[in-house]
Amino acid sequence: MNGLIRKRIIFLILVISILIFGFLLWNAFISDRQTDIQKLNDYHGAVMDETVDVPLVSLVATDLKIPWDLDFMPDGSIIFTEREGNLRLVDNNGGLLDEPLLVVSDVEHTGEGGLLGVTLHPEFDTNGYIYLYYTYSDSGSGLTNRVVRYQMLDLNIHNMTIILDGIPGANIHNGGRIKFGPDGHLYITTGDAGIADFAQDVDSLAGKILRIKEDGSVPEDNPFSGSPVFSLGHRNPQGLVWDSDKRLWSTEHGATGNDELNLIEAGKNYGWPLIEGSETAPGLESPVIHSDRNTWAPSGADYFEGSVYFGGLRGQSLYEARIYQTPPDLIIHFDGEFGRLRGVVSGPDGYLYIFTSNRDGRGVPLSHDDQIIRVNPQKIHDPF
Ligand SMILES: [Ca+2]
Repeated sequence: MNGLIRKRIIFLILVISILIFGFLLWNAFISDRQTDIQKLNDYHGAVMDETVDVPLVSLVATDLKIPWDLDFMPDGSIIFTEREGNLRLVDNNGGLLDEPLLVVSDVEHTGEGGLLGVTLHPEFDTNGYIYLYYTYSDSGSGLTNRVVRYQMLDLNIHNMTIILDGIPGANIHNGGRIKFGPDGHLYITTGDAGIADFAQDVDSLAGKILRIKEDGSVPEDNPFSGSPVFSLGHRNPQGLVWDSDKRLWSTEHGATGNDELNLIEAGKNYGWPLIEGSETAPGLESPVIHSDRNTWAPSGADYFEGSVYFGGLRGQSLYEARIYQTPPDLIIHFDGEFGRLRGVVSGPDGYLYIFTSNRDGRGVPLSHDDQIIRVNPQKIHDPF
């Protein structure tokens, strides 16, 4: 009898051990790219704690749907767009709010279009102005893009004002990045809306970088009198950034490869569709660097310590162009690690914030995509 019980106990211990061992083994092998990142449960928004050893990457928000652009509120909260029409907030102490701050009801989320750029007015603190760029369906001209301004009071958003309307839209090439420049004016990237000749037509708002005043009127010193056009000959620019010398850079999607990083100057023509990549022609500007036969599919860009960083969609990388070198070096970070990257924003806390676009129909979303990820730039060049 004792012998039988002992055998049963040994058998039971054996079974339990096998189960535990199996579970541990299963856990070790089942790991996706999420598990390498320490979840940032206590995101306190734009406050760098020097006493903590901050990992290379930390999750800020997960389970998002196609975040397209983000900006920082004065208190360190992150305000961001989701392409289908949501304006959402990562609160500086409570994390991601479940409900959007605003659902832009007439957003037409079609192809590459939808709710795209967001930026706060430089004096948001006093006026509460938030600018958005989005695609909608105009009863006369079909898919169209426009820039609107809302006013935010506490977490309530109201008082919609149209700032610039009638930017040609399409299933593809809607541009969509908006940022205030060091001169206090609003810069806007627009795509060619699939019609390449628009980019060379100075009377069309398509295929351009535009520059307007905060209220939508045209600055007196714009290169084409009375026109918001600042530069022309663009195919589908989606990144805007000023370096420490206040020079304007823009990323742009090429047709087949030939993705570009351009140094933008007033009134200049960046060549699409007349020249691409390394081609040159009188009166046309060639890019500072281009991807040649590779594809970056570059989108949102920002500047940090001598480099222009930009997210790559098809390239699935964070690219770093060291613009003060001649020619600029291009360094590739996180190659394939997070999937498609829509952009990067240099936060007021000294970190870089990147965001994925794996649910846009062209990626392979994993659980918890899409994400906003905080990158510690002090560790980005470490060998690991
Ligand atoms: Ca070009």
